[in-house]
Amino acid sequence: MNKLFSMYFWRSAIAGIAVGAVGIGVAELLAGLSRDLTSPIFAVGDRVVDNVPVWLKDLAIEWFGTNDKIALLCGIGSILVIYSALVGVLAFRWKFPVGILGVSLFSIVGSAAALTARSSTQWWVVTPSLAGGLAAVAALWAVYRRTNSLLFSPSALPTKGTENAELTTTHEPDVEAQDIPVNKKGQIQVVDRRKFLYTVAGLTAVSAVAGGAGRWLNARFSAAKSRAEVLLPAPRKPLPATPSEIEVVKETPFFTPNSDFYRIDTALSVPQVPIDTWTLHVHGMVEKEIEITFDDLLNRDLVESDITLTCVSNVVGGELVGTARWLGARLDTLLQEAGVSSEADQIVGRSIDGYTCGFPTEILDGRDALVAVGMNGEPLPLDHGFPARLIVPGLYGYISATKWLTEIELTTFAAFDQYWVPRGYADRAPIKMQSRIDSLQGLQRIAPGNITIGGVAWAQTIGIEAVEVKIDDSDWAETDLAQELNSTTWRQWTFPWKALPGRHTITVRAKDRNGTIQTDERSEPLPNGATGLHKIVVLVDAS
Ligand SMILES: Nc1nc2c(c(=O)[nH]1)N[C@H]1C(S)=C(S)[C@@H](COP(=O)(O)O)O[C@H]1N2
Ligand SMILES: [Mo]
Repeated sequence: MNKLFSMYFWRSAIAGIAVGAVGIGVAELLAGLSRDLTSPIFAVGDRVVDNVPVWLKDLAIEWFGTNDKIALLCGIGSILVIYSALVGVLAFRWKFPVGILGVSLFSIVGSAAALTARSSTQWWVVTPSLAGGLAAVAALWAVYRRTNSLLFSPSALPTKGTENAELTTTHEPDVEAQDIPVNKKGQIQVVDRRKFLYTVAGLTAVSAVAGGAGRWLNARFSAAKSRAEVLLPAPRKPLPATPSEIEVVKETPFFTPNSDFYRIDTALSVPQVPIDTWTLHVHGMVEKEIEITFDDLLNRDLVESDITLTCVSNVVGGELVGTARWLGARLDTLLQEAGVSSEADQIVGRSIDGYTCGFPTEILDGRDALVAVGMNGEPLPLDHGFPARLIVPGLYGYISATKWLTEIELTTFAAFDQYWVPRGYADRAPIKMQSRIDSLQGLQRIAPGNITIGGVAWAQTIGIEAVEVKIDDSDWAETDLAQELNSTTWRQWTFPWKALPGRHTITVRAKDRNGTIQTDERSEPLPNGATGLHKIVVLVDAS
């Protein structure tokens, strides 16, 4: 075992990493050949996303926020580097066939991940992983041949005197006096350092060229150009100009700019859906199936609606909430045309990547549920579901807001579980009333004196009637409410406060138009949304 760690340990590890890079690069190249192929890194990543326990997902969102995907990809990358190094060491320091086994395992895992993708798949989705595996085996073999296998194999190393050599490898003399490797015929073999470096450099170049070409090929599937060419029609009845009085908290724009709008989804790589490849298929428990193109959709009467979207993973005081002016076709009229069976009780929205959400047919009570194509005056950003998505006022995003929408299926709750239901989330999930303090951060130091505290509160489809603030243990005090835009958006509030030196706790709660007061009972996002009051401590300096 010691020999594994003797002088060629690092070289073997580096060679292993170069071999792994070739595999990934070639897989990437193959993935660039078709829209339907994904690289093993993304295929494996997608399976991780689908199978992580919910607590870990919530932890990732808490730690990395909406960078959770980058964190996952970095994690997979690091594991691959370590795995490749290990394969290199085992192949070159122990038994070469073990290396082939290691590469095959990589290939099998990648293939299995591709075959079990959420959206239906063909057998040939395994080609990137297979080609990558074959390329990696070839690379492994090339290293073995070029840098002289016998030098790597411990069986060729003299057994005497290697202990000392192991400790003196920092300068890496190519031949240690006590560690002269010989081949089977007893001839002295020397691995030329230069040859080793050339081999590694060669493999790295192959990997970079293949990977770069793959990325380049893949870029032609981008939907960015298609999006840039979309001209959204004006709504039939444009909304009146919004009164400026709805916005009174300078920290929080009433309409969240698209670039700041939170993004939450299970898509590790953003689905690319150019409009000429897009159709919407309405089917299931309907009298008449409907299939429409993007042009058909734009030719429908489009309506505008201001709606605050909220994520079920949003914790009390959290940022996974945003308001936009959506433009889209009404879902109720579309479904009327299809003729929904009276037995159907669930409307399922299916994304091109296989994600599904589902919500009760009974929520189509006249509210502005939309097949949306526009967000704040632009076509939907790619991240937010271009070219079309669902938006339903009053429902958490996970059960309602399918992005990259391609199918609407009428079914029953008994017959179908949407994506998050087997993962422990509720199948019905109206948004819970919440209120948030935005003008101050927890543990912020502020100067004493008169300040204005402000924030937002939401109770979509019911509307906010009042927001109250409590300073330390005083009584609840009414805040000044900004003008209400409509009952499906949040409402801003402000509260004048004379901050006296010391440590103060500020708590906020809302009351909806039904007279219900926001509960102070704390509950986690799982299974149907967090409750509890946003409470922060601020430190007011001595005067
Ligand atoms: N295709 C797809 N649509 C999806 C999701 C997803 O993972 N995949 N996530 C949903 C969730 S959990 C939320 S909260 C909203 C978020 O929409 P946004 O990213 O545009 O803010 O999208 C919903 N639509
Ligand atoms: Mo969500």
